[in-house]
Amino acid sequence: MDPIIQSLQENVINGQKSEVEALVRKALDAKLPSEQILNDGLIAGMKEVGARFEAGEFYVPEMLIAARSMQAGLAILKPFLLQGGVQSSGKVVIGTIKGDLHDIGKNLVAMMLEGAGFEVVDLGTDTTPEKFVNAVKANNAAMIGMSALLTTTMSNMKLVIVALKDAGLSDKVKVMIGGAPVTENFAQEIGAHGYAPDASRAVKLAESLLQR
Ligand code: B1M
Repeated sequence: MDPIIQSLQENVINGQKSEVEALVRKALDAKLPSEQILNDGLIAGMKEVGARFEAGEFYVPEMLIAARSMQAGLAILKPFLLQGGVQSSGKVVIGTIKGDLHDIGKNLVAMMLEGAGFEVVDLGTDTTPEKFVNAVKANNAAMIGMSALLTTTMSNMKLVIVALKDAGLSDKVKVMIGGAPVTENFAQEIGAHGYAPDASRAVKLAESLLQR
């Protein structure tokens, strides 16, 4: 593995924010592809953080500082991940589901959608079904994107789909879901139109669901 990427991974794991920022800049200067910096550096580092949390080696504070360092790295990488200059492909309302405060993956999906030309309305985290429905109405959105990282609250996605139906919006709005515990089967089970395992496939899915 490239030594810059290796070091980036280690510094995300240890939550070294300024080192992560410096290493992302260094990787960009070395002309490493932005996708490699993202996937093999930042995301791989966060995966290891999750594994250590699960193993009882890391606690919430370590996860939090790792997340902050990842967000800082992402902010530098953002302009390089975006293609820019593309026409609007449609409006997407995106948010993390009610009860869930994780936002790194959701932010990444939002960023990549913007890069592909979608107009994104980001509702943040802990988003209630009412908030999703109101935002769809207010923005005349063509799609909802929901993110869930917790098995305990992922079922709240279904409540949003029910709320859309109750508001008479089911035929007008496509629903895309994702997040670590979410699967294709779960998407089918709750009546979502599609599931994407990562941010780049979320863009492809959005394009195909909205036929852009
Ligand atoms: Co939390 N956390 N966390 N956490 N956290 C997980 C999710 C966990 C799996 C860790 C573990 O046990 N291994 C576990 C959940 C277990 C479960 O539900 N079965 C967990 C837990 C338990 C908790 C708390 C309950 C801990 C506690 O308080 N005791 C608590 C919950 C708080 C709450 O939400 N109510 C909590 C808190 C936190 C922090 C605040 C400390 C922090 C979040 C900071 C933030 O987001 N601003 C945090 C972190 C950082 C994690 C891990 C380590 C990393 C998540 C992440 O950012 N990954 C995570 C472990 C893991 O996921 N392996 C963990 C990087 C990100 C790029 O990936 O979000 O998967 P991801 O997004 C991907 C894809 O999933 C997909 O594309 C993205 C890019 O490729 N995707 C979509 C995501 N959304 C999509 C939407 C789409 C399409 C694709 O369409 C719309």
